[in-house]
Amino acid sequence: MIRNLIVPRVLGKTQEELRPALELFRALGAELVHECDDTVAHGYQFEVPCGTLELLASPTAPLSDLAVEVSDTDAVWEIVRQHGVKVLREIAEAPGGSRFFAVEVSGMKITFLTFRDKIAPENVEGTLQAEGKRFAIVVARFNSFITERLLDGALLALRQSGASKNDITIAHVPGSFEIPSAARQLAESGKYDAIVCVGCLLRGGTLHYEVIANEVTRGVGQSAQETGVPHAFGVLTCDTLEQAIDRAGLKAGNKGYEAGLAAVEMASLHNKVAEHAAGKR
Ligand code: DLZ
Repeated sequence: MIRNLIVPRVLGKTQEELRPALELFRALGAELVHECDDTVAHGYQFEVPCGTLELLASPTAPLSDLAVEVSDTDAVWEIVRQHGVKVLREIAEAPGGSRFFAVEVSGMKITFLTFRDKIAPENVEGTLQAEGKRFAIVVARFNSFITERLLDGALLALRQSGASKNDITIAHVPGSFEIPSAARQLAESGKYDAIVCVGCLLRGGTLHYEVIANEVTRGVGQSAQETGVPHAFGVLTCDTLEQAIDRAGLKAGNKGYEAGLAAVEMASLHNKVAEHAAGKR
């Protein structure tokens, strides 16, 4: 519930007296996140990696010894009332944009407050909603006993997330080595919101296993980065067939299903980041 501890310090009676300190902190790279101006003080809050320094200009001494920024002043107000703590200022909106109240406990004057307009980091997150989005799955035939189960998993994830059958294309390639080129062609067509790559490389059966595994991983990653279309990686790289069976639906879940969900989330995130970036312009 507590977001931040703020210890206000009055450095002068006027803003003019505050200016040298403001300029110094700005020059040091502290970010001005909030400016408040109420009847008794004018405050500037600078955010630093661990803590907030508030510089105040005020003709009077600060009301409190400690300011505690909380996520919900009203909820804290209820807790304080239940504890029978002495109230110095009833809960109210301050002209400077905060909702606050002040109490005295053990001789310490504390102000609890929430800022309405404080700068907060912005979060952009994808959802698992696939309605209206188009997907391509590239699946290797080699080790089809495994890859068919991975394909089923990927299809299930897409369908459960709301993708229509008509919006899913499945491209079959001979082996995992061929996945990147097919994925790239599909991505470059501009018809798909995300590509799911499905294959199974077994160390036991492939002498040049490391080489192929590295190449497939690099190729899929490169296709994603250069086309800008999200690619999910559902290519198993296992030492034994038993491990592969586990990862294709038994003990260790189904990696095709996981890749399907990753594709849905990344397709959604891709759109959201684009909208977010457009809004920033
Ligand atoms: C040739 C080969 C071998 C030995 N092992 C695998 C494997 O474990 N998993 C897989 O997906 N593909 C394998 N391949 C086929 C290659 O990926 C590729 O299809 C062929 O080398 C033809 O280019």
